[in-house]
Amino acid sequence: MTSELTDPLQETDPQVRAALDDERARQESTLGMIASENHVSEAVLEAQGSVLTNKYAEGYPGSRYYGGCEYADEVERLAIERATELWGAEHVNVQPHSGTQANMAVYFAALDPGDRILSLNLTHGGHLSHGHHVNFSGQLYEVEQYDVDPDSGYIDYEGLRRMTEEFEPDVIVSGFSAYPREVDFERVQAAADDVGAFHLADIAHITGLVAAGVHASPVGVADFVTGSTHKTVRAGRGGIIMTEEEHADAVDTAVFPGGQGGPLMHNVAGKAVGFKEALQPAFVDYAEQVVSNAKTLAGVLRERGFSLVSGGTDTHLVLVDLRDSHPALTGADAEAALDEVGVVVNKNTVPGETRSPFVTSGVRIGTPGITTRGFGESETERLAELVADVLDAPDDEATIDRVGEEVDALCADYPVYGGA
Ligand code: DSN
Repeated sequence: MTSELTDPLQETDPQVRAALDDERARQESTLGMIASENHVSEAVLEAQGSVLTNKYAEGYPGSRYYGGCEYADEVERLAIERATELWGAEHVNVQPHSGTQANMAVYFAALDPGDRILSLNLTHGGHLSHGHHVNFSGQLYEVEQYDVDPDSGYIDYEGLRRMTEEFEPDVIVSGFSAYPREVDFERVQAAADDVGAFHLADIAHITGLVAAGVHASPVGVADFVTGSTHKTVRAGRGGIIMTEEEHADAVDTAVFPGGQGGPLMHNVAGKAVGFKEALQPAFVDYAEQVVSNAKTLAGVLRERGFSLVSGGTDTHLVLVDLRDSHPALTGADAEAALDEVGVVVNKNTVPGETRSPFVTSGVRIGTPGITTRGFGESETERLAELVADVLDAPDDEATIDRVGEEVDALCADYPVYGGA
């Protein structure tokens, strides 16, 4: 064995060690409120940083193209069993490298190039992999998009149904990356049934809320359910597909060999560990708190005069539309001002957006990360007031300094891992 194999990172590559230490310190010393992010447990980190990163395991448990897969099999079987229990699906594939790869596999399983996808407009809360022209999904397939109702901010289910009848899609995609309200999967399914289309429910953002029963589940309703595993469900990084037995072979073949090579087995291990955590009763309390904190955040922002898309939230995120209350403040400005005080969010397009995606008129703010840190309603209420203070006076140094100090104190009182 060469010494390079066992020497600590600090000795072999101090530059990367320093960047990792700095990132850990950044996560400890700021409040991560990007709605798609969370903090996984040290146990999940340990599994992801394990020797399974060395292993190739093309194929599925019990049927691999390489030798030495007995422990890879064990880990993947555990991930599948736990996911099956968590979401109640008939068939689960835990190999997609990401939520987008999961969507790709479903398209490959259900569609031919040139087939039709009906999905929510990206600027109304959809996702690139739902048919945007810069993504493979918009290049391989014919795409039409439905909108949220411009007045209510809720999905326009009637419009969706009308478009379904006119466009006759092969698949309707429900599930979004910036939609704050509960999705009525049954209604989307009814539209799909009208024209014999498949229904793909992409629950990337709400996997944890669905697992905990605080958001309606599309499992058993939609033909295909995809998700990310590192967002609200707080497991190892990657994607997941759930489907009925009749689509199991098509989905598995579409993942491997259709769209991917060797699964990232260290990430599959992280998924298995996180799914076990999510099966514990405490996870339901966590998911309920995520939603309750998001509602608290929404309530304070509303009282402070901000417009929220749909007026509030049923989930883990709020989408602030700055155009009414702060017309001169762009989403990019808001993101930068909040970054200065240690609150990390992302600028986001809003329905009817006229600015570029690099500028935007909105900010998306999520509560999964702060809830993992232990924030309840009172801490979230205080934080929401601080966010409003900054957005009201983004150029006022005294405000920035004061809020920055309060955010520092909140971070110290609610560490992520501690000891950074
Ligand atoms: N990047 C994720 C999000 O922020 O919603 C989705 O891919």
